[in-house]
Amino acid sequence: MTGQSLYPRLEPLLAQVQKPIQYVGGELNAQVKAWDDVAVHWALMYPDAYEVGLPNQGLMILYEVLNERPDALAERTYAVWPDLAALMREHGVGQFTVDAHRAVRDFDLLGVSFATELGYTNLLEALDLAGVPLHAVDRDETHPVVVAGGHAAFNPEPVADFVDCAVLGDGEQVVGDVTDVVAAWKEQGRPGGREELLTRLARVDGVYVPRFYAVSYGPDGAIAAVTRTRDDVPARVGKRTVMDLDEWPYPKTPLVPLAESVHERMSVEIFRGCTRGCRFCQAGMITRPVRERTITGIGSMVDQGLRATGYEEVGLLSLSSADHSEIGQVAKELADRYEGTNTGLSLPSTRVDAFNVTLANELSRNGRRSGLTFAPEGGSERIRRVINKTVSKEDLVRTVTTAYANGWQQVKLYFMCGLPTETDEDVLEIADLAVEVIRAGREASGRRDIRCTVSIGGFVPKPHTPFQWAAQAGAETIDHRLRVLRQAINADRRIGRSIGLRYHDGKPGVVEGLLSRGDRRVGRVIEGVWRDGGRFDGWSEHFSYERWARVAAAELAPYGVDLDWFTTRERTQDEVLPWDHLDSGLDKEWLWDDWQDALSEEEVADCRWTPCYDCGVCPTNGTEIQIGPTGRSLIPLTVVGR
Ligand code: B12
Ligand code: SF4
Repeated sequence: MTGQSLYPRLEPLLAQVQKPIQYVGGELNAQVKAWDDVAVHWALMYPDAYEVGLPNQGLMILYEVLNERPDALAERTYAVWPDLAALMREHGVGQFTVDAHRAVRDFDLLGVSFATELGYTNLLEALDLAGVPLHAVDRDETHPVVVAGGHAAFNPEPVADFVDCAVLGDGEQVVGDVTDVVAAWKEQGRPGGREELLTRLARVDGVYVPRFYAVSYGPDGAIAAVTRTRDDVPARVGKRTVMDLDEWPYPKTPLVPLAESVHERMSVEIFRGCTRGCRFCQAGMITRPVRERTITGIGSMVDQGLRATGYEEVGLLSLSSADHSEIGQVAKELADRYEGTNTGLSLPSTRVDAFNVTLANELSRNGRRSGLTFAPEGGSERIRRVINKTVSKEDLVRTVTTAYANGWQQVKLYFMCGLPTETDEDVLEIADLAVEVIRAGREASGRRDIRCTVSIGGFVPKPHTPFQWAAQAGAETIDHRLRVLRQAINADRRIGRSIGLRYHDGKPGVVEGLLSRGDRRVGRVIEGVWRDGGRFDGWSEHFSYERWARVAAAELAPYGVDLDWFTTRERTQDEVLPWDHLDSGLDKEWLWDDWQDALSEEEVADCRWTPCYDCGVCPTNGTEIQIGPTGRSLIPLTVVGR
């Protein structure tokens, strides 16, 4: 019988593993529905550990949207750590959901959220543990349909052999469409088997079924063409866009983790999309256009979410939260509403040019002035022009100094290293900037205990961005620049003591680069790495560069390409990119022109406030920028616990 709980067999194993609580489920707001009451069963996977996966906003939304449907149920599954995986294999216990501990193998669909490419080996491990064939072509109609979603699904080619479908864009509506297709096919007695089901799915807007597209390669190793193998599937697959966020106020009842997790606060997404045009930012490019939630929509989500969870902190999330057209009013009215309670508000990292002290003061009215995060991303003004994140050094220092003068003691600055055209000098300017920030900050605040943390990571070029053609900097370059930066920061101990430096070495970025801009040939590398024991590649204690490099060399050699070919090679304008048949709405010509503008250090404005510059998204998708002001305001609530 399908849908049975594996818990009686799993429970004895939990006593023998680390952090067993992450596998038991039953969190506040978790849902368990009767298996036989519904037509369609979804297992939703975040392919990383529970502590990273549980707070993921995207999956939490889909879980709730699906469970609200009377004809469907959704349960969650996460990557299990190697200690439990070994015991599961030994005792024949399959990959399970944490909600009702049902076997993933029993579900109609396995939806996997790829926010990062580093989860690919964890998908293979989960499929293997579940007893589902790794290769989509080896599955029959008794196996779940494996559906990839999330930002990395905009280039699913490296995992094309392992997934049945990939969904592009916002998931709220498309999961309903997929459910309808599966329900109808089952109701009709599964006509035509798995092939027919996949054909029907391929006709759903935003759903890409890789097996219906053939890839050929030229003598230089580059793709010659990607062609559909049947004419009843689209030649190019477009993305889905939810236009009215107020109609989709999810999650309404956010999950509250049982075990420690990376993010222990409630989150309300205040808008989706970003048109600032930072050239490195895939999230900004593929989620266009900007769609704001209204102030009243935000207010009711905050209220309902707090009641449903008992959290005392609300993060107002988006890709660039201070850019919401009514952010000042949102912050003030929420702070008024929760004045005198323990409820605190926060924004994720703030653009330097969008920061203002009034806003920051409102946000911290009920809470501590713990820390502020800014993301200038590039060390020099020149490189900031290249990446289109223009802010002058003076403005940066002034903004951070204002924060210190207003009582903040800790400021975090995020940077990237290895950006196109970057030299050692660009990176060394980060040290100058940090020193200047501390010097000016001490003067303005009259205190010596202020601190600034510089967090720096290697840049990885991503599909559907103007930098998709760029040569990625090699690990040695990144490591060298990080070394000179560290030396420069430590040069003056009196100031260097107040500056913290956080960085990772360049090697994981190379693997991320391979997986981000890879094509179907990279699937063999992923499989080889997994077979060699590769798991949890986002975790430094599990990640092995040596393994990836070795397997990549062996698996790619027959094709005449290698790791460098995929990473440090600059692409030409006429090269067919592996994701060209997947349409994020961005016009390839526009992306190329923007890449050329980057090389000549020319900036582009934000179409939220300036006229459309024809990136292509709105006309392609029939969408438009959706911003306030709405002219509405929040009605005060009677707050419990005042
Ligand atoms: C913006 C962002 C943030 C913002 C806001 C987060 C937010 N809005 O949820 C802030 C700054 C707060 C943040 C914080 C953190 N983040 Co963050 N964040 C992101 C980023 C860039 C976008 C996430 C986003 O927009 N979410 C909004 C939701 C609604 O969209 P979504 O998840 O894409 O899901 C939608 C669709 O994609 C689709 N979809 C998604 N999955 C699926 C699956 C199927 C089957 C289907 C059909 C559709 C579908 O449907 C969803 C609804 O429309 C991602 C990178 C990325 N590429 O996704 C990293 C990312 C998720 N963050 C990451 C990390 C590490 C963190 C932090 C832990 C950092 C820290 N140390 O504090 C915290 C944890 C916060 C948390 N809630 O988990 C990592 C996760 C790494 C991992 N191992 O998985 C990522 C992948 C970045 C990276 N490459 O390192 N983050
Ligand atoms: S099409 Fe125009 S308005 Fe729409 S996101 Fe692109 S530049 Fe902005």
